[in-house]
Formats: sequence, structure tokens, C-alpha cells
Amino acid sequence: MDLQRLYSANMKNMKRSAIRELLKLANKPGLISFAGGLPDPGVFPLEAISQITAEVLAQEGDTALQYGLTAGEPRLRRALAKWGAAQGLNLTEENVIVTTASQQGLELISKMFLDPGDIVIVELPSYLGGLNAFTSYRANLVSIPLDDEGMKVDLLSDKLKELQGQGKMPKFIYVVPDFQNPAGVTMSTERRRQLLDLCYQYDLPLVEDTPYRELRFEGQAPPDLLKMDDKGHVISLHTFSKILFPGMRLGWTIAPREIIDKLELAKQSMDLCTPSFTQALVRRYMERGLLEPQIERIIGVYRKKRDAMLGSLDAYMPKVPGIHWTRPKGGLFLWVTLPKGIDTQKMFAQAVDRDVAYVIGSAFCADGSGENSMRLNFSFPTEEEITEGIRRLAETVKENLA
Ligand code: PMP
Ligand code: G9A
Repeated sequence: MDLQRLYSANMKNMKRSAIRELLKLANKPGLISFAGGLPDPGVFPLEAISQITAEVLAQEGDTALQYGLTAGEPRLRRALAKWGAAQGLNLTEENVIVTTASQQGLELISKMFLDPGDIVIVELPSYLGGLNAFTSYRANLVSIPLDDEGMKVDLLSDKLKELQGQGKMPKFIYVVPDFQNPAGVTMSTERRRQLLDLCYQYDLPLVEDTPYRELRFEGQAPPDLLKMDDKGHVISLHTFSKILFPGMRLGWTIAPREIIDKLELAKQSMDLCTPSFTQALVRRYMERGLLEPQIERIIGVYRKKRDAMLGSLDAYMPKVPGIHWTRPKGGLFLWVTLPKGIDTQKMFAQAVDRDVAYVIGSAFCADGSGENSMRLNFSFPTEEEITEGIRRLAETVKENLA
């Protein structure tokens, strides 16, 4: 059969995720992977989940194994609204839709807003899974560089003016404001304020994707964009993937009611509902007050791993101009920049020969740049693997400098 003739234009526009492809490498014996953003399985709360699973089956198996409502199990929606309210957000359960993790939130938002050729403003670099969701609906991505304080809003302001002049207003702006994936940086309070003001000025939705916000190792968190927004522009994506575990595929989106209603409509034809079973598990887990101590446990483990990675980079990386890396105060990732002329894609095979892997920087850059950069994940490898892996990586970099 000539399938090429049949594929939709959307299908033809889809790109394979470098992250997902790299997961296949994880089985190479001896390889130390700084690639995928995998949580440390050592922190998975197996005992509590196994106990709660038995309880759910015994006490509410009839509903937990049944189809559920598209917007989510009502008691979980309530629990999530309560969790948000405890953080100072002004919301009710009607502002919450449960999703099959936050990747589905990205897909639903794309489905809701994007026609072919529409513009989405993204950070440079940005989360690959977000970029791929938007381009699968044939959006044109316009990248705004970030620095240690997040998206450079002065450049955004210029770009919005330019696009308005061309009659090409974007559909929304997408940011990962907290411990950004891939760069590890957090948007400052001032930038958040300016970003929201631009959204108000140009009447644009702001999609904040914040899976890592709770995983802060030190310092004071800047205010939530959702909390700062008093005009209903922010759509906020959340997930249990990094604060509990990703195998359940459970997340939630907070937004004004009208948007929740459209997301529900878009979700009906996608998966009917998020699994009732995992929703019941997490609701009980939260009701029992287990989530907060679990987050504290994860923070303790990842802080040490972040320290191990920074310490090893300081110790092993060649000290030459042009090599630097971000120093994240939370999350799962940091971003390494190498001197111009080193191509991390070309270097990748050499790194894998030395049994160490990373994600190439260009995978996160919608404009094709980033060839001399890479993302390193520190949550998955052990501290010993981090030290050894960075030593191997530094050897590879030295070989390329020579
Ligand atoms: N957004 C960002 C910024 C992410 O880093 C990730 C996962 N690494 C996701 C969304 C998707 O996560 P999930 O679907 O597991 O919630
Ligand atoms: O495995 C995935 O695709 C989720 C993790 C994303 C990442 O590594 O950024």
C-alpha cells in the first residue's frame, strides 16, 4: 500500500522526540544516562502505593475500575483545587481538569487553539515535548531566548510589536517558568510581571508548564504566574510525574472555566477519561497527607545529586573560555554550553562510545540553534554514576577541544 499518499499533513509534520528515541539507549550495559528526565525509581513509594491499591480495590473497586467523567474524578478535582488553594490560588474544582499527565495538557491546548500556520511563542531553548505537540498541529514556533532570569521579555516585547505590524499575532505564549526544562533556570518575579503585562497588552493566553515548581532545593520561590494573574490569562499545567511517579500518567490543568470546558470537549475524543484507577490511588495518597513528605524526600535526594553533578563539572570539565553551565536551584536538569565549533550532535557517538549519554541542545531549540550545548539530567543516575559519567563526558569534551 502506498501509505505516503494517505498520511495527513499533520502526520507528515510530526518529528520523532530525541528524548523518546534516547530512552532506547538506556538498555546499553554500562551506559550512564544523563539523557531522559526520568525520576529516581529509588524514591517511588512502593509500600504506600501497594497498600492503597489494595484498599481501592476492596473499598471502591466498582468505580475505580469503571469509566469516569472526562474532566476527572470529582473528589480528585476537589482535592487538587484544595491543594492549589493551600498555595494561595483562587480556584474551585471547576477550574481544574484532570489529564493523562501534562503531556496530554499540551496536546489538548494545541488541539483547542491551533490551526495550521498559527504562531506560538516559545522559549529558546524549550521543552521538546511541548514543541513537538505544537508542531504536530502545524504551528510555526517563534523562539525568544532566555537567560538566568527566564525568557528575555524585552525581546518578546519587540517581537510582539513586529508580529502585530505584520498582522500575525500568536495564539499563545508557552513558558516553563520554574527550573526550566531544559535550561534549569527560574523566571524572576520582575520578568513574570512583565510577561503577564505583555499578555494583557496583546490579549494573549499564557501557558505555564510547571512540573518542577515543587522541587526547590533552596531559596525563595518567586510567585506563581497563575497567582499573579488577576485577569484569567494563565493556563497552568501540572503533573504527578515528578512529585510522585510518571507511570500513572496523571496530571491536571488549571484555567478559567470556559477554557476547562473546551479542554474537556477536546479530551472526549482523545481518551474519554483519564484512568479512574490511578485517580483513586492519588486521591487517597493526597487525603492521607502523604504527598508533602514524599516531595520533601525527593527534594533531599535530588539536591544531593545536583550537588554531585555541579561538583563533578567543577572538578573535571576543562577550564577554557566558552564552557559554562547553569546552576539550578531545583528540578531535574542543567544546561551545558561548550565553545563554539563543538557540535554536541557529532560528539554524541563519541560520548556513547565512552558509555555516557546526554540530550543534544539543538533538540530543544525551535530555531535549529543550540548545536554547542547539551542538557544533563541528574535525577536518574546515582551519585557515583554522576561522578563517573561527568568524568567520561569531560574526557570526551577535551578530545573535541584538541
Ligand atoms: N512538560 C515539561 C516541561 C516536562 O519536562 C515534561 C516531562 N519531562 C512534561 C511536560 C510531560 O510530563 P508528563 O506527561 O509525564 O506529565
Ligand atoms: O520520557 C519523557 O519523554 C519525559 C521526559 C521528558 C524529558 O526528558 O524532558
